Amino acid sequence: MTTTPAEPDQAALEARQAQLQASFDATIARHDRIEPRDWMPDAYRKTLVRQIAQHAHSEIIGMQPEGNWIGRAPSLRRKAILLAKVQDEAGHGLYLYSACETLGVSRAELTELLLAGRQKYSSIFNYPTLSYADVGTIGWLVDGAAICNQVPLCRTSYGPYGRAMIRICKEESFHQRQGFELLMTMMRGTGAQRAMVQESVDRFWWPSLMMFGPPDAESTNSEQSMAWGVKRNSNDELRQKFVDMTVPQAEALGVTLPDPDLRWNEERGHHDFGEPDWEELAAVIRGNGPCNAQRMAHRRAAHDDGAWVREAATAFAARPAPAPTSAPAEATHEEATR
Ligand code: BYC
Repeated sequence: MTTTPAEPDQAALEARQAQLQASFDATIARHDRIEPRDWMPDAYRKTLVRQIAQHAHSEIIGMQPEGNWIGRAPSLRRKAILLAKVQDEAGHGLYLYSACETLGVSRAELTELLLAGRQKYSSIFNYPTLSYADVGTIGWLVDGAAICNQVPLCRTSYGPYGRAMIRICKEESFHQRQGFELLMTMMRGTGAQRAMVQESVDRFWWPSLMMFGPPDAESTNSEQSMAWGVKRNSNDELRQKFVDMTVPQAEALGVTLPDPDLRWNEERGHHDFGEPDWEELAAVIRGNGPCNAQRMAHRRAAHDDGAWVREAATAFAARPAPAPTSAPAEATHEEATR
């Protein structure tokens, strides 16, 4: 029997592919990191781009609700704190876009996908900030939920994502404390300030629980993401951890969490809590939350306004190399101080 020349090549390719897959599987099984230079299955790369991009977009869109209060901060100290926090969120977005770029997709492409509505960002940023107490509540609850979700992501299987998360988590931890401190200050203030805090917590509690995503039974990506070590915990596990962590903090603050079913379950060693409104989460993710249109319009306008900066930076990068000059080399420190 004669063999066609293509057959041995095909067999060699398949053997090589199986070898690469086995090496990838072994790295994941050892809980080691996959690095940009390593071979990875296309679906793994696609999942990472989806999650990291969504995370990056969340940080950037997440600047809007709090940024809304920078010009109306009640004191210079509060304004300085809020400015620093919102700038940190921009930084988080940039670390994450950089992590995503190691997967072969540019920040410009990711931005286009967000603006075209083809990539998502966290549901939580589609709720309005109606009072200054919301700045504290976002720090306490939203950054608190982000910490629960993101600390395990420091051990995610993809190296650049995990390393970005380490720095982000340190900063989120400071954000959570500043939110708690702001709310504690207001709770020690007047009756009107205490009422403002309670009203804010009433609005943000359920949307904060929704940040962890749909229940495990309806989470389409969790099983595969956990098998690859991209996610280390399920949505429901992290939601439970957040509730258990937050209940004593609410007691210390003196606020009531708006859930009549919230109670300690001795047998489980966890708090029982009510069911979030999953229809509401689905509607917000589909684009029908209270502020989706406003957030996207603002992001689009900021992108358009920044066009001249991108053009100038591109022109600067493409400029011809400067001609060598005949000027003498710069004096050394010793020569200059002789
Ligand atoms: N909002 O299969 P599932 C911050 C989507 S910002 C919108 O469970 P997965 C901060 C999900 O994408 C930090 N969409 O998905 C910034 C999926 O749709 P696709 C934000 C959501 O990926 C400024 C579908 O629903 N944190 O801290 O396994 C100021 C089914 O879900 C949401 C991150 O981005 C949602 N809440 O798990 C203050 C963390 N939930 O993509 C603070 C990183 C679900 O298939 N991301 N969806 O079309 C993650 O950990 C995971 O992606 C999630 C979802 C837990 C969010």
